[in-house]
Amino acid sequence: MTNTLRVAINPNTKKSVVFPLIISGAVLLLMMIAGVLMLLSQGNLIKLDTIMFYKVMTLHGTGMIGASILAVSAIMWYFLSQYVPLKRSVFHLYIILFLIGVTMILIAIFGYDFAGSWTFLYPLPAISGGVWGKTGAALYLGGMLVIGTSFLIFLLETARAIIKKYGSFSTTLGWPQLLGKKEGFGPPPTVVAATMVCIVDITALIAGASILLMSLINLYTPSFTIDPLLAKNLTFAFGHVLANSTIYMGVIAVYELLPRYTGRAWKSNKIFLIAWNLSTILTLSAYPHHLLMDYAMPKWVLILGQVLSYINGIPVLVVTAFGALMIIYRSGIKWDVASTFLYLSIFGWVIGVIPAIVDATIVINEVMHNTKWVPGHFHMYMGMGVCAMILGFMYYLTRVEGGRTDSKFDQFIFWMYFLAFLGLTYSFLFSGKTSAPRRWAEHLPEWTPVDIVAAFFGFFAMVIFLLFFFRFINYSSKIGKNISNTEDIGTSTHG
Ligand code: HEM
Ligand SMILES: [Cu+2]
Repeated sequence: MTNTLRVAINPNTKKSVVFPLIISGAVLLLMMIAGVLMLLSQGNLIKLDTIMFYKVMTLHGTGMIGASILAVSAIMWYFLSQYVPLKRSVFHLYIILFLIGVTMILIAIFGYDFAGSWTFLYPLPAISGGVWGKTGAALYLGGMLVIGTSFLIFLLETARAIIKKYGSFSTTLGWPQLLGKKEGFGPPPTVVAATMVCIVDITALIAGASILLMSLINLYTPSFTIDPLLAKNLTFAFGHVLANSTIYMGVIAVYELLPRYTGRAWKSNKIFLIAWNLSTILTLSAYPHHLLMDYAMPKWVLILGQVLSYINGIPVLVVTAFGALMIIYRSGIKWDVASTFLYLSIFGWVIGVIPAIVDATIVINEVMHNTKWVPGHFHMYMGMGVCAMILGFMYYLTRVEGGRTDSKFDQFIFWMYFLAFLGLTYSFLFSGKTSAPRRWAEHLPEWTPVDIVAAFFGFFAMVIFLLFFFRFINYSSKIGKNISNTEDIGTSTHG
């Protein structure tokens, strides 16, 4: 049975994703603890002093987004290796540089008190009101730059390999099929998704690198200033796109694994290709929803931002949700914990998009944007969408490559994970509804009961994640070692 579930790639490639998955699992766990600490402090059950609260918030935001990117990029690497020859040495370089960046950020936060949030919005890094100095800000911005560069190297290798094999991105986005020049299906869904991710993330990283560099110069030469509105645009062209793209990497696990479980292929038909082409443009152009409160922005940009945000995630979401239903319908699939996680990640994605669309509406945004409604939506999308895909993939790896068998305990973990995240995210949305602002270290007495409920669910999520992580660690050392299966002798890897 597990033979049909296996992916035919070089065992060393299989092994190479284990370390980054362990790192991201450990970071997710630690950041969950940080999240619970913030909630306990907002709920007045413990007291983090204000500076500590913002340090923890900066750590949590940066760590969660960073850990998610690391894990989903490993997913993309793993499955893309079937279709194009990728250099393993580049993957290792990416991980090493990534970890150097992480170390710089940790030193910035804990050694030099940097607490300017993961969005490092100009000119905050330079004017901290005496909380942190230049060194702290420079280490943080520099650390982000190193992480960004590492991810850029990863993407450039991906892009190189795709273009070398298929000729161009227009081919891998299925333009020949869409323009009627070629019959049949487009390239494998994984290749289409990886192309989209390369396009949007390389663009985002260029925007990010330019604002990071300008902020660094401004730090040491205050006479060099940046138009704050331009700075904010660049920052969100970076932050929004990068965070958003995690789901487009994670979903590759769904495209690759549900067909293996059902014995049916997931093909890139025309509708699939149109959806991914649309999402490429929309993901890049929806970020102005972060600037709806900036009255200095040209009105037409904001209106465009609203409209494009509505449709931003929808094309790919619809083809994925519909595709998943089709592939499962009457397939006689034998569910295991991994496939259930992957299947329900689509549900997490769907329900996370709804409050996002509400928030991207200008009239609602004016009231809601700085409330906990916003963390409510992205914790749904990240926790039950992206992270569920990551957990699904990790469960898959330990089952099919690591010899784990599903136990009642794993099923328990699955249900409790979703329950905990539903509780946590609904508490956030409820806080938003009662006008509790986001990013406030101190909460008014009327907001604290919901903070305590959220802290309970957050703690619960953390314990469940810890149990899951133990299961992964226990079986992880076997991944890539079992080469008895001839399918395993991959043809698609160098280096
Ligand atoms: C046990 C699970 C978690 C808990 C308890 C938790 C808790 C929190 C809290 C309390 C905040 C600050 C809310 C405020 O503005 O007042 C926050 C912000 C944030 N969280 Fe989480 N979180 C969890 C999981 C996650 C996950 C899985 C991700 C992403 C993969 C994530 C990403 C973020 C980000 C990006 C922020 C924004 C930080 C900022 O405003 O600068 N969190 N979280
Ligand atoms: Cu956004």
